[in-house]
Amino acid sequence: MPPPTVLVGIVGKTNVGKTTFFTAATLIDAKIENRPFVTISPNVGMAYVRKRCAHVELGLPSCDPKNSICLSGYRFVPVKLYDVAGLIKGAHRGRGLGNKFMDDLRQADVLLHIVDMAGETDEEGNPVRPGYYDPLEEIESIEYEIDEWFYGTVARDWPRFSREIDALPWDEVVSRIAKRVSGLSIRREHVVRALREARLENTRPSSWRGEELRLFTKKLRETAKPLVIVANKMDIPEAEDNFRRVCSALKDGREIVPVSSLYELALRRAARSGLISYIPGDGDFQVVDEARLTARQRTALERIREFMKRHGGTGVQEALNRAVFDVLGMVLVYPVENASRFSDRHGNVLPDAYIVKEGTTALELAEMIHTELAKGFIAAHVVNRDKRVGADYRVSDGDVIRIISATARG
Ligand SMILES: Nc1nc2c(ncn2[C@@H]2O[C@H](COP(=O)(O)OP(=O)(O)O)[C@@H](O)[C@H]2O)c(=O)[nH]1
Ligand SMILES: [Mg+2]
Repeated sequence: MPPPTVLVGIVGKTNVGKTTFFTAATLIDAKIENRPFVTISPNVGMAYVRKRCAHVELGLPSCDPKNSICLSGYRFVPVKLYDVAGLIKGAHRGRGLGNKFMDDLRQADVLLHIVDMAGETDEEGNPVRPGYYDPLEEIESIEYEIDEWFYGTVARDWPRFSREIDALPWDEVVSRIAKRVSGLSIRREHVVRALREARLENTRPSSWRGEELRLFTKKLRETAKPLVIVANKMDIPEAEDNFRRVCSALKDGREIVPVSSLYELALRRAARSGLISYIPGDGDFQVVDEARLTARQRTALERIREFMKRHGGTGVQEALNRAVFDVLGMVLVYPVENASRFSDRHGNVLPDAYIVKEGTTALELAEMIHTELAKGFIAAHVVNRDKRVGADYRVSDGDVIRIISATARG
């Protein structure tokens, strides 16, 4: 089975730009395998992470992507994006769309927390003048809601549960906790890490004090639902000061990306209507035909270009890339069947790019390509480095890999 699609959840208050971000990120003028893309439902769609395509690294003129897209030498690989219901204070107690929100959140691998960096929405999401509301408070309060919900779900009925597992061997304790939280897309490895970070390894769960249980669930949330802060509306002048202030207040290495979703949406729409050429994630764009622009469009595009010069782009692509590659620690690998042509059996060059966890082994990759391939696993050929490796080889980013198998088809 191919690797599961990464699920990215967009969270935040009302009116901060969640839907604008979602619409921009899912608007792409290309097709995968003849499927036009595609909003799965009003709030679920396909967005893409972007990396330099392996065909460029290999010095090939082009490639034939199947599960992804190649634009101007950049490979765009789909991830699922959720526009989660707006979150308000008290959501973890079921206020507003709280329950719907928490339900969407359950499935996500990583969260983009959209924050109105201009501070033009108050804590309930009502519009106010720019600079009025403190985005730092917004960051804290939304995280608090998510953490509280997590705590409420994980810690429910803890005294009884912990007594049940207390006498089991530690390994079994971990498994039972993992099983208990599996409905939140939390895996065993998350539990192991959270227990280590909370310094609760090899302790008896029923002896945990209240604050230890809280620390564990907090670490678990950070591990299983990590957040990237999207500092949105950076095109509004008031946002600059706020951004600097927030960055220096968040000294604990948290990911924060300056973004203008509004500008990204404008660029993607202009590209779709043929006014400009723009590759999502680029630091600039080209006007196709100056004569076709109205004066207003020209001014707007100039303003966008200024912004992109200052920030290196609009930030939308950067936020997605950071969430998937940096925060989740994923890499791109390209399985091939024919090593001399870098292709599948039909001659398609670099047809698939898989998003996999860094450290995935060659054998695990074989399983993702085809179970049969894994059964007869002999070795793997890292084609781009012309290296033969064994089953426990850990893939690294950009690997082009052929599995050599006794049960290889064809
Ligand atoms: N200036 C500016 N406005 C934005 C940006 N993103 C969203 N908006 C505006 O903020 C308002 C709320 O946006 P929306 O996407 O509906 O927010 P949601 O409620 O979080 O989904 C709309 O008027 C958007 O045009 C941005 O990056 N810059
Ligand atoms: Mg919305």
